[in-house]
Order: sequence, then structure tokens, then C-alpha cells
Amino acid sequence: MTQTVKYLKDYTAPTHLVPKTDLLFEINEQYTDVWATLHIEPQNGATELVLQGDVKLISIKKNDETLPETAYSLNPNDETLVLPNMPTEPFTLTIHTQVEPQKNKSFNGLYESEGNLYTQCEPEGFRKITFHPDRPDVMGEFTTEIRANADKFPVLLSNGNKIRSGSLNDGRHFAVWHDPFVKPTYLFALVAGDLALTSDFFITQSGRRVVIEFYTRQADAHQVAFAIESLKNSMKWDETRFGLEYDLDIYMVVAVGDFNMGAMENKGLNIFNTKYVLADSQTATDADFEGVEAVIAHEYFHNWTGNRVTCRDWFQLSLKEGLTVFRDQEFSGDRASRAVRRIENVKLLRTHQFAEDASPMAHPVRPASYVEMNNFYTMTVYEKGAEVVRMYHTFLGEEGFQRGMKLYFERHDGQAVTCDDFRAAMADANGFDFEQFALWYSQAGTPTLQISGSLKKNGGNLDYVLRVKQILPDTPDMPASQKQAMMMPLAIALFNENGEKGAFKLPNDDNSYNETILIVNQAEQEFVLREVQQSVTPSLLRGFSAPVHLQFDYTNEQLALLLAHDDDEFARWEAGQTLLRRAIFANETALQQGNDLPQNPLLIQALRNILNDNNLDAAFKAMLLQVPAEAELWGERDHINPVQTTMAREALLDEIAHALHGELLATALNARESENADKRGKEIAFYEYNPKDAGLRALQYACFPLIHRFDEAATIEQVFEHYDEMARKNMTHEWGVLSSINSNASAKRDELLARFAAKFDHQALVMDKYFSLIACSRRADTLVQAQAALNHPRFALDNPNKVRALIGTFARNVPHFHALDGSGYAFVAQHIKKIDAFNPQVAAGLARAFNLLKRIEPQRQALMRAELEAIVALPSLSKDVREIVEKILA
Ligand code: 0A1
Ligand code: ZN
Repeated sequence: MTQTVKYLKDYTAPTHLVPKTDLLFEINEQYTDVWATLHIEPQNGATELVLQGDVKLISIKKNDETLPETAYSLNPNDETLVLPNMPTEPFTLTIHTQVEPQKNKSFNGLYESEGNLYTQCEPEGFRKITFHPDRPDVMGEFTTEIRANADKFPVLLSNGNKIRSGSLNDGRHFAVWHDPFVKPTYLFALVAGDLALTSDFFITQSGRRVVIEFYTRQADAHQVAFAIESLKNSMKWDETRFGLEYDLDIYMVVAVGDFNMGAMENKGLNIFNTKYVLADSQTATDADFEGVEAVIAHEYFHNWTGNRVTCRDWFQLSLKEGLTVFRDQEFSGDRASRAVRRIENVKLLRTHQFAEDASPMAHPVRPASYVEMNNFYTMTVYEKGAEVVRMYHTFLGEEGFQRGMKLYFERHDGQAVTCDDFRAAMADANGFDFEQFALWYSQAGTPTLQISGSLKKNGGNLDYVLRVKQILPDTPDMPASQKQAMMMPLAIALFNENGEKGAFKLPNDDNSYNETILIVNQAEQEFVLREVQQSVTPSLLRGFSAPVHLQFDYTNEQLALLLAHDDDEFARWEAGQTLLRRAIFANETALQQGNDLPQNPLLIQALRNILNDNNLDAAFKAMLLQVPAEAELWGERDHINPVQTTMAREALLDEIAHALHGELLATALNARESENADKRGKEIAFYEYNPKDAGLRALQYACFPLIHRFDEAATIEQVFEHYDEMARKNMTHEWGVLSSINSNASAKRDELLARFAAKFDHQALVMDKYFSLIACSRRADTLVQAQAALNHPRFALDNPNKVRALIGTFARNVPHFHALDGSGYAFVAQHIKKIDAFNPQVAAGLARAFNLLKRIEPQRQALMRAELEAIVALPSLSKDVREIVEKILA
């Protein structure tokens, strides 16, 4: 496979359209035969037809006449089939190919998992099934016939509606599916196997009845109820908030244990990683339930934002993903705990997307080039893309945003379009100028806003002047000097010394405000807030109104004031996070210089007030107690010593655990009491997921690790004695208890984990939790335990969930991945090489762990580099891993 770079600027319209594709799948023991009939419409007299394919070709017919091999050429290097002399009038090609799903461990194309067959076609998996233009701007109607042994494959599914089915000779049967909506190949899906069906239905706003069908293994069927409820909630929500109704008569979801990503929005036939379908309170944590709800919603919302209106080319991926993530975030926020959900999203973005933006993998929300598209399902495209959509919403408000959505669908339903088309719809529907805003799609890197504020006399009044400077970083694709100032909303308010929001006026406007949204659109600018009070503490970037770093010279006292009083939960949380970050940085400096660690009485008092505040929502209180993780602390720093960051962070955790032991204990006990209050004498089943109890549990397990830290010996003893009672209520408690003591060095911890593994031996998703506990422990023997876990009978290197649970988690375990002897790097690198041989997509995901290379201190940098150089030296390396590793090394 040659390493060819594809560029956005090289886009050309398709030379041939394929308005209809008829497929026939003959599923046999070892292999599956596929006949694809493409109804082809040449454009502008084109005669050379290029089809994409990475599959064994048997024969080709043109209008029913078999083509000699001299009529075409196959180029495995760039996965093309070139037919130079095709008619300029419409014609059909019938292509016979053969695939071996049992041998496919890449989980792209047609593959086998536990005896059943599944497809994954986004972005370029269809070409592993048959030859086709296989690009999203070639859309057509699909009819799919599947034939297979009726005992082994009683269930035969594809997109759309089942129009025929029946029996054939030799114990075989067939089903024919027709999808009336035009779609690109990447939304094609097929499932064949022995699966349990759970059905339900939904009545749409216009009164149509939609059949809902969930397919799982027999043994898992009892775990789909929550996902089905989530789907119905999503269908309802999209009608009420976006006015969007489902369009087919049936919506199917199939769960599979072998899947590279979370889930896939194939038209009418979603295929899901079991992790995002199966959930009951004995096996799934509250966070897992929230994950199921969000991913079910995400895939459902794609039916309009992705399927009805799709992407012109893969550079536009964020058109569907950024928008759909924004929609699923809004759905989750409307369901419950909006502020906490928002903070979780920001935390995710800042931990992983900011790191990506500061790495050699940095790319704009709309990348300008790629080698392997699978590498661009990134935090930038998804999460930063969602922030970009959120900024339209912030500028336009809900009504204006919905006007834009309406125009977008009016203009583009049934089309494959670009991010610019979306921006134009938002602009045109509102008469709002989004010209400059386009820079968010082309400039990579996280902007920094440097803000300062000062009071100025103005006659008898006081003005508060905010000076805002935006700094754009260099990124590998573009130096800062070539970047232009971006446009973004900056939400602000002013607080006085009593923590009250103060009124102000804007220039040329005599209304009084107590918050506003400033439009930042220049490299440096000044905003004057008139008639303010004597003491001002600004609350900035409220709600995280733009995806940027913020610098403002707050005093610790000002931060404590905002933490105590800000009515914007994000800004309030952020004030606390800034205090925590400052304390960790001070510890790092002290460690570097060999000084005593500083104490943080103001921070401790602020946390004490939070713990003692009975009016705070439990889930929000739990968020306020989260100490930023290492990856959130590195920002854009260089010469990172990861283990020193860990030590500095742990020292702060020790300080908090000791200073606030009594308050932490009381808070945890109170939360437990509140959770139990309405359940006395009731069944354990009463401890199922609901947002209120989830918040109370989150608070208990925000406190418990700190309680354990205060006195490890006593706590592990207590957990060991009372484990069954503590853990039996549900998986959130079981997981919470184990996570809290997971770094305990005693044999009791090992014994508890072993009991956990034995108890859930046959629950694959819970075994993933076991492997991730092994891999995230900060105990000294974690690498040894992770290596041993590779031989556990339930571990499988070819299962992506298992790989992510054990090796992926290990790669995020800062002190162990970055061990100074290089053992952590070697462990991860060794498995990248092994996995790359059969699943390049998952291997490339692991390779991103080395992203920090250039920003890490020299000793570790050399160790990392040696591993990466050994990887790129492999002659058979996939283009997936090669693209990532070469960028990191460049
Ligand atoms: N479109 C899916 C994500 C997805 C992408 C690629 C896949 O396999 C290569 C699978 C799923 C989503 O956003 O949910
Ligand atoms: Zn998506």
C-alpha cells in the first residue's frame, strides 16, 4: 500500500453517478459471494470509470455481457479498478466478488463475530465488499438480497424495509431489503446471524407507527430495555426541539461485541458496540447508562444530520459529526443536570482535544489533507466541531439557530454538502455575517485569550475596560504568522466584593445589563463596560463560550469569590479548577527546586465551604471536588516531566485528604444516607439509574478515594470486610469501591479484584472493567499485572474493547506509561506492532499515546523515539499507524 496524501483542494465532482445499486449476498461456510449491479450514469461524456475496491474480483459484466480481463485493470496499490472504455450513455455493471468474513479482524467491511456476520462501511469499508465509487457524494437507492443457511443465520437484515423473504433449497432462506432513501455507500449495512429480537414501537408526531427492533445475543436480551427507552426519548426530543421526525417505518439496532468504535448510524440499521446498548444496574455504572443514552441519541440524530444531509467528501466529516455531537450534548443537557453535562464535555475537550491541538496530530476541524481517513475520527472533528456549532448557537440564540437548521434542510435534504453550506444556511437564515467565522474550519490549534481589566473614571462614573488579545499558536500545518484573528463569543459578567452580580451599560446603549456576550474578532481589542461598581471581579468565558485557553491575572481571593458565588456553573467550577491547578504547579516548582511543599489554606477553606454547603446539587459538588488530571495540566508546556506532575498532584490530594478528612467523611455519609432514604425495605433493584441518585453516588465516590488516602490501612480493611454489602446494590457502587482502593498496595486489593473477575467471568463488558482496573492502578506492580492479564482466559487481543480496556488504559496511566526505564513505552509499542497486523485502526488509536513526544523531557523523549523508530521501520506497517507515527516523529 503506497502512502498517498489526499487533499481537500483537489476535490473534483464524480465522473459517474450510481443512482441504483442492487446487491446479492450468498453467504456460505467459508466465504461470501457478492454480486453488485451498479446502474451507472456517466457525467459530461466521461468514458474512463474508476471504481474503488480492496476485495477479490471474480468477474465483471457490462449490460449482461462478461468483460474480458483486457477491458479493465486492477491496481491493488491504490485500491482501484479502472475501466477505460465505458459508454457515455447509462449502463449497468454487474460485479462478482468474494470475501472471507471469518478472516477479517479489521472489523471494516464484512466480518464475522461469534458466528454472525456484520458490516462496517464508514468511511471506506464498502470497497472491502465490492467495487464501487465508494465516496459520499455518490448517492443511490439500494436493494439488497441476502441468502444463507436458515439454521445458522435465521436473521437477515439490511437497510430500509424488508420487501420479500422466503425459503430456498438445501435449508437456505432469503430476505430482500429496499431502502427508498438515497444514501452513500458508507451508510450501507448488513447483518446475518442467530440473534434475539426485542421489539417496541414509537408513534411519531404525525401519527405514524415506527417499529423498533433491537438485536442482541440471546444471553444479552434482558439488557436492552434502557437503550430502547433512550431511543424513544431521542425520537421525541428531535421532534420537539428540532421539529425532525423519523422517516422509515422501522428502526433497527444490532449490538456486536467486536466493533472498532462506539456505534454506526447506517440508515435504518444502526450497528452498535455492545458497550453502548447493553446496560442493567448490576453490570453498568451510572456513567455507562449515560453513555448508552448519549450514543443511542447520537446515532439516531444522524438520521437527519448525516444521512438525509450527508458530507460531500470526508474532509467535511465535522459537518455531520460536530453537529450531531452538539445535538446529543443538548439532548443530554435537556434530559438532566445541564450544568454538570456541560462541564463534563468541557473537561473531555480540554483533556484530549486540547492535547491533540498542541500535538503533531493537530488539524483543523475540517482537515486539509489525510493519508488514512480512519485516523480523522478525532476529538478535533467531533468535540471541537461541536464547540464550533455551539458558537453559532451562542451568537444566534435558540430561535436563530433553529431558523438556520430549517434553511439547511430546505436547501440540502437528499444532498452531500460542505461545512460552508452549513455556515451559509446559518448566515442567510439570520442575516448574520459568518464570513470570518470560517477560520474555525481552516485554522488548527487552540487560541489563547489574554485578557486584562481596569477601572477608569468617566465623569462621575466608573468604566471597566477589558482588553482582549488573541494569540494563535503555530501548528505543524501552518505557522501562527499565517493565521488570522478568529471570531468568537465571549460571555461575561461582573461580580462585586460580596459576590453579587453588578449591573453595567454598554457603549451607545442606555440599558442596564448584568451579563452580555462580547464579539471577539480582532487580534487585540478593547471593550468598555460603563457605570460599574467600585470593586469588580470579571466572570469570563461563561459557559465556556469558545474553545480557547483563557489567561486573566486573577488573585486567589478573586477565584475563591467566583468559586463561592458565580451563578454560571462552568465559570464557578473553572475558578476552583484554576485554584487547584495553581496549587499543583506550585508543588511542581517546589519538587523541582527541592523545597518544602507549600500549603494552600485558602484553597482548603474554599473546598471546606463547598463540602459544607447543603444547597449545592450533589453531582455538581462532585465535579467541584475533581482535581484536574495530569493531561489537563500540561496545556502547551514543554519539557514535561510526567512523573513529577503526578507527584505534585498526589501531594495536593494528600493535603486535601488530611485537611478535610472529617468533612469528606460527613459528605460521603450524608450522600449515602440521602441515596438510601427512600429505599428502606425495598428491593436492591431499586438502586437503578436515575440522575438524582447518580449524583449522590458521584459525590460518594468523589470523597471515597480521599478518605482511603487519609488512612489506607483502615479503609482497605473495612472494604475487605464489608465488600459484598457495599458493592451489592449496583455496579456504580461496586466500581466506585474498587476504583477507590485500586492503588492500595496490599494483597487484599488483589483478592478483591480476583473476586470481581470471578463473579463476572461471563459478562464481557464487566471483564473490560476488570482489565481497566488492572491497567489504571498506580501500584508499583501494574505493568507486571497488565502483562499477566494478557494471558487471562477472558482477554483477547483481537477484541477492540479488551485492547482499549487493558492497553489503552495503561497508555493513559501517567506514572507507568512514562516509567523512566522505558518499560511502559515498550509494552505499548510491542502491542501496536502486534495489533497492526490485523486491525490497523485500533493500532493507530494506541499509537496516539506517543503524541507527547516533542514536549517531554529529553530522557524519556529518547526512549519514546526509539520505540517509534522501530515501529516505522516495519516493512509491512499499515498506512494507519505509519501516518500517525511519522507525524509524531517529524
Ligand atoms: N459515524 C460513527 C463513527 C464511526 C466511524 C468509523 C467507524 O468505523 C471505521 C465506526 C463508527 C459515529 O459518529 O457514531
Ligand atoms: Zn457520529
